Formats: sequence, C-alpha cells, structure tokens
Amino acid sequence: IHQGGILYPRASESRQVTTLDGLWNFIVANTSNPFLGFQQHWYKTDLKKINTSEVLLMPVPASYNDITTDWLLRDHVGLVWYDRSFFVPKRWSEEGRVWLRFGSVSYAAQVWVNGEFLMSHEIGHLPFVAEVTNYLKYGEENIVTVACDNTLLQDTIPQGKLEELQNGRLTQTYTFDFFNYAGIDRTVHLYTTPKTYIDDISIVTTEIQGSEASLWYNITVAGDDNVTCRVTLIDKNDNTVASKKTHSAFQGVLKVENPKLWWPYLMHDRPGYQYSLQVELFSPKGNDLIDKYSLPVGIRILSWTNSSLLINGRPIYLHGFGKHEDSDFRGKGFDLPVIIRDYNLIRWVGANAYRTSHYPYAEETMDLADEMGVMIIDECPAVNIELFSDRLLAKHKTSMKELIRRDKNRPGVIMWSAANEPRTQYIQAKEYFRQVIETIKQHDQTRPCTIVEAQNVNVVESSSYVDIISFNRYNGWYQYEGELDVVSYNVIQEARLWHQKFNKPVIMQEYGGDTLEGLHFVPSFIWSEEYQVSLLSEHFKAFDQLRKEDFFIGEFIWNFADFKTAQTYTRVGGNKKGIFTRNRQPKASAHLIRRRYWSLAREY
Ligand code: GCB
Repeated sequence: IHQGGILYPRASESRQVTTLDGLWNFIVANTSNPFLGFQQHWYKTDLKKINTSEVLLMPVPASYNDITTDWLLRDHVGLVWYDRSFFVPKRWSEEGRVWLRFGSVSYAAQVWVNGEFLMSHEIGHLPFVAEVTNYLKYGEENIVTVACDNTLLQDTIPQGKLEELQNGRLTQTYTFDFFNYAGIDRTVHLYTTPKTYIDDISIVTTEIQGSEASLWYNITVAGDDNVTCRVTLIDKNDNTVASKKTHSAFQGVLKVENPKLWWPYLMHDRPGYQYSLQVELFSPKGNDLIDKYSLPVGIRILSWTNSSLLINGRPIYLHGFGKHEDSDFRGKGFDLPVIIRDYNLIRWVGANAYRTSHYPYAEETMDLADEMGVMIIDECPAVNIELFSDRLLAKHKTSMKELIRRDKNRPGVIMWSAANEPRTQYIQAKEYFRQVIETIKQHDQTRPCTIVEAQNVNVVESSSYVDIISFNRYNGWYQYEGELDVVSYNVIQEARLWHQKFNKPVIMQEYGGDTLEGLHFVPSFIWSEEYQVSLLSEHFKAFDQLRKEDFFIGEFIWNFADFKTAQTYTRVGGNKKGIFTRNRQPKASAHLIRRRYWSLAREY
C-alpha cells in the first residue's frame, strides 16, 4: 500500500484515468470453511472457473447486501470474493507508472493483480492505493481479485462482536444504529502517472492581510527530485492570479491581490468559489513538462474563540443535518443520482452544513460540498466505541490520519469530528481521547475539532481537549417521549451546562424523533408527522433563546433522510427520523425546516 499522498485521480497532459466500475464476479465464502478461497488460491484464477453455480454478478460500486434476494447474503459475516478482468493498453507500458486505487472497501480488503498479492487495507470509507506497474500485462487482459471481510470486532473501527447462534451460524452484532453495509462501495480507479510525479499537495495554511491573501503550499515529488516545479493559481475566468517556480524544496507561498474568498452557501451570492492550483513539474532545464496535477482550492480563513466559529472573520451559525450514505438497493454504494438529489434538497431546504455522520463520505460527495459552499463536519468512522484499548487507539489514530490526508485541502471541511457517542463516562476515555485529539492537531491545526457526546455532561472529561463542544440529545423521544412541553427547557439547560463546564462554543449535533410518513394524529402522537413537526418546533424555541447567549453555534437535525438499520423491534424498516423519506421525498417536517433555515439565512 502506498504510504505517501492520496490525491484523487485526475486526468491531465501527463496522466490518464479510467475506472474499473461495472459488473464484477462475486462469490460468498463458504461459512463452514471460510478460508477455502485462500487454501485453493482463488486469487490465482478467474472466479468463474472455480464454481460457476456460485458466482454472482455484483455491481461496483455498491454494497452487496441488498442487491440479491438472499437474506443470508444480506446478513453475511466474513469474507466475500470479487474479481474482474480488464484490458490495459500497450502504450500504458510507456507511461511511467500505473496505479490501482479503491475509494473505499468496507471493511477490510486484500487485493491481488494477476494472481500476485498487491495490498491490503483495513477500515472502511477511506481510500487506498498501490502502484501496479510491474503487476500488469500490457496489451492484454488482466485480472484483479479482492477478498473483502466485513467482520467487526473489539479492535476494529467501528467496534462490533461476533455471536454464535444455537445452530452454529455466526452473526454480527454492533451497537451503532445503521446497517453494516459492506463491499466495494466506491469507485475503483486505474490511472497513470509519469515515473517522476507529484505525490501530494498540501495547502498548509491561508492568511489574509488587507487586500492580499497568502496561500502556503507544500508539494511532495516522488521519483527524481531533480526537477523544476511551477505552481500557478488560476481563477474561474482562466486568469493566472499568482505563479511561482522553484528548483528544490517544493514549498512556498502564493500571494493573491483582492482574492475571491470561499464563502458558505447563503452567506454570499457566490458561494463555494474555488481557484485551480495547477502544479507542473519540468525537466531541470525547465522545458519539458513531466507531470501536471490541478487541485481545486478555496481561499478562506477559519478561526474560533471560546464562543464562536468564524469564516473570513464573520461568525457562522450552522444549520443542517446529520446524514448517512444510504439508499435503497445500493446501501452505501456511491451513486451520483442520489448524491445530486441530496444536494438539491439541501439547497431547497436552505441548510448550510452537515456532518458526515458516522464515517467519511465519498470524495466525489465532498467535492460537491466544496463547490456549493456546504460546510462539512468531517467525522472519522469511530462510532459508539465502548471498550478502550491500545490496539483500538492505534487504529483510531490511523483512521484520523487517513481522513486528514484525504480531506486536508478541502475548504468545505470546517471541523474534524473524532468520534460519535463514545462511551466517555469510562475513566479510560480521557487519556484515549487526549491522544486522538493530539493526533488530529499534529496533522492539522487550521481546523477546530470536536467529539460528539451523548453522555451526561457531569461525567464527560474528554471534551476538555476539543475546540467545539457537540452533544446529541433526544428530548421528547428517548427521554420523556410524548412530553413536548419539557423539550425546550431541557435543551436550554443542557446547552448552558456544556458551555459552563468547558467554556467553548456548543453545537447540538442530533435531536429528533422517528416519523412514519403518512401517519397522522391530532393532537400529535409519537411516530406521526404532526409529532415530528411539534418536536422540532419545541427545539427551535430553545435554539432561538440560546442564540441570544452567544456560545450556541449550531443546530443539526437527526436525520436528513430515513435510513436502514440492523433488524430490531424499535425500527420499522429502519430509522425513520429523516425529514425526507429514504426515497428523498419531504415529510411535513421538511417544509417546516425549510421555513426556518431560510429565515435563519436571511439574518446573515
Ligand atoms: C444517536 C446516534 C445515531 C442514531 C440516533 C437514533 O444518538 O448518534 O446514530 O441513529 O441516535 O435515532 O437513535
């Protein structure tokens, strides 16, 4: 596995990009002998030749769980095997290097190319890449094989447990509340770079003084570093606004006069403005282009105090949702129609932010947030961790590092979330999170970080290390269900307590109640559309009071849309706390939110 940069594959004068998305062959490992595939070296042959009757056709990208009609596959625990063949043009042998990159495989993956082991990766929702130049047959068909294991244990991120049922079948249990979808769920890229290539680009920091912005960058070159590097910043009208050439130490600063700043949606009539940072490598004499990569960059300044979060010096109030990557059939599989529909609904409803609960979302989804000016609280996949150990801590740090490596240049990412609802009432949580937050700060000090807490404020110590306090609370639902009149009092009291204890800005990251579309009751009754409307309205009263008290900087409904969960009698076809259905149509509450969010936007 490549340990350097993880730049998203983009075609240029020196790079070619193709995908291996499409139909792959798929076999579920035999539960009585899960390791048969390894014993019989399935990666050395075409899966179709092994046992044709068991080979299914599986779309990539997609979670495999809901594609067939077989409940055993939906609930399968352990290994599945994927393979496909692909043709590599002869001329690619002259390109320099060829790379194979997975946007995400959930949960763990081992990859072979033409029967040779290439790489392995653990933790879903994060990309990984390796060079395949010497594994490929040029001008011929090649075969890629992936063994994917969805098992969650006490030392995986997130945690889970295996249980053996009376009949000997293994079943996966987990405490988090979304279906443990698995498979090759994001795009698989095959792309070329030259031998000497741009391995990584970091926008280290941005400063603005008067009418001038300074963009500090750092570029990593791999291969032969005896090259010249030119960095050019180009605006949307193709004008060069700054440029620099260096012969070694590929870092520096670009100065931009009267920069067009990156602003969030609704805070400016030109939200999400991005320049293109064009990085070019030339031969030492400076004539021949060796490599070129263009990265979209936004110029914006993020800052925070003990009561507010500011963009370009202006305090921001976040109004949005917790979301999920979830849709019918596809599960967590990357799907552009769903993603674009979601952004259209985000605009329709007037939200300016969302949290990537409870794991990193696809890079293509993040690109759109950058472009539209949607602010993102970027969460790592550590949801509901409950048993703290050194092994777990090491993986938690890895997931944070991989997330920051992937998203460090994104203007839309305004905060890191180190975890959702960890069991921070336990004594070990404090030191554990001290280290997780330290890791975040080692890799990025330009953004604030948070832990999304659900424990009682009195017992939580780990949030002393974060910059922003986040809490989830289900007044009128898990607590005091049906008792709407206590909601606003409780929310106000609790938000004040968090602020008093930690003296930091506070966000309510989750609140809401399950609502079955089409269920109506007057007076309102839990699960009805009327109840969701009343429940949210009671929260708004609290938020309006809290916003007068300065420290309260955001409200996030749980959830944007209904989503699938594990099977339990508290969930009718999944979690129904969406203001949109799983099919992305509005419940009554969506119209209410739309009125509120647009009126909040008018206040900026
Ligand atoms: C929570 C979790 C979220 C759940 C939600 C619920 O606190 O953070 O993942 O889906 O509650 O609806 O129970």
